[in-house]
Amino acid sequence: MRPRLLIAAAAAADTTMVTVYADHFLPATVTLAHGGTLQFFDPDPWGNGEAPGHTVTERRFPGPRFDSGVVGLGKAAEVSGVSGLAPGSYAFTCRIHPFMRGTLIVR
Ligand SMILES: [Cu+2]
Repeated sequence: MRPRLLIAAAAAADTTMVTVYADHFLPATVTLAHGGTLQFFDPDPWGNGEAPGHTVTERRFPGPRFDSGVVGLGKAAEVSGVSGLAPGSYAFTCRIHPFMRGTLIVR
């Protein structure tokens, strides 16, 4: 593939990133185009020095439709299950720190 085509492909793949700082999601509200993907990056040196890291997990009974799995300090992961979500608003949390709250908006 020529470089120009690679750039076009990267732009078409709609990826949004959410991070965490001091046990808060940053940004707390994440907006994503329908069919896009969400990356979770954990650069949080303030996470109480905890090795377990953080997760991005939908707050939903009986189970989340999307979940990043545990992402340790300095690591990143794609939040699986996001690209299939219908447009709407979805609350998420961290499985390790249930007080952490965020909202994912799919347009
Ligand atoms: Cu956490």
